[in-house]
Amino acid sequence: MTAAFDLKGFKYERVLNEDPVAHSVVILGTYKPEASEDEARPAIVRIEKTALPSFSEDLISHASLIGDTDIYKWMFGWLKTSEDRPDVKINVVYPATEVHVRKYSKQNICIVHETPAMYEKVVKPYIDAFPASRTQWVDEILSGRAEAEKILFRSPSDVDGFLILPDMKWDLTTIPSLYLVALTLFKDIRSLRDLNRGHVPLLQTIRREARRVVGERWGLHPNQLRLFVHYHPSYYHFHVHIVNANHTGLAGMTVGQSHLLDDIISMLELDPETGPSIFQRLTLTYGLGEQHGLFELMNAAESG
Ligand code: M7G
Repeated sequence: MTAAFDLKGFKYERVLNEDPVAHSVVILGTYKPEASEDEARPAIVRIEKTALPSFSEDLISHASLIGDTDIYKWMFGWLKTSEDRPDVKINVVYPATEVHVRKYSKQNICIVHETPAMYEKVVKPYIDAFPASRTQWVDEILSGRAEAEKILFRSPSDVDGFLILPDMKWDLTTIPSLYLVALTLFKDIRSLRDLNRGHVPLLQTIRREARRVVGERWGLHPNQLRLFVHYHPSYYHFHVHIVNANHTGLAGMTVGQSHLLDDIISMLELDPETGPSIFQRLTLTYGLGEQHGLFELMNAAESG
């Protein structure tokens, strides 16, 4: 546990979501740092079982039989504890805002069709109204105040530059679940909708450097990587997800939300030299959770 968050100061309130497939649970509670005069504030703790390591003889400490028929047996097993084999990965958001609570809550999804007109009328003002504090973490990373020692690549240009670092979803160890993120150094591309043909060189460079970094460092071939962009993202500061191609079934990888970087580049390359880009002309269809800030607005716009 980091010095900044000691789980002993966390008070359980309720479960926001649980996923038996991902072996994860998300809990809402309050947290008050020890010896602090401050009020307890909302905190979200997400606990996820780490991936099993490759089998080794000392992996299982003991097992107990549950059932047994003919040539079939099933049993419980207990892993040996080991300092370099943590049991769970814990992500904390503290202090958590109402937007975080909604994002992490279990919710029904509805499909919406976002036309360019709906983007202009509903979505753009929604994005414009986002407080800068939502992407404070991006500024911290770009300025080198946070995660500086984790940066894997920083492109030399401040004009159309980007950096690549491990995503906080990754445990930094398990290659089958490798997850990095490329963050652009500038703020003017907020989402897929802002991309145009002029961004092709930037997107190609991100693709090339992501493949190179992962190849040199972890020995993965370019065809073992899935690079994609979310629409809608949680954070409207352009970034690309760089994930092991075999790491499937992630919550953020559903059809509609994830757009392959290769497809994005290919579509932009087909765009004419002038005029609105393909992403300004498309109707984008995606699933929206009923807790999402756009949910009511988009439903009203679709039925209006
Ligand atoms: P997104 O598509 O905006 O939202 O991606 P998502 O969280 O719904 O996928 C933002 C990406 O940035 C996610 O993959 C996050 O896990 C990652 N991320 C978010 N934060 C706050 C941090 C952070 O502080 N550090 C790092 N390294 N990654 C982060």
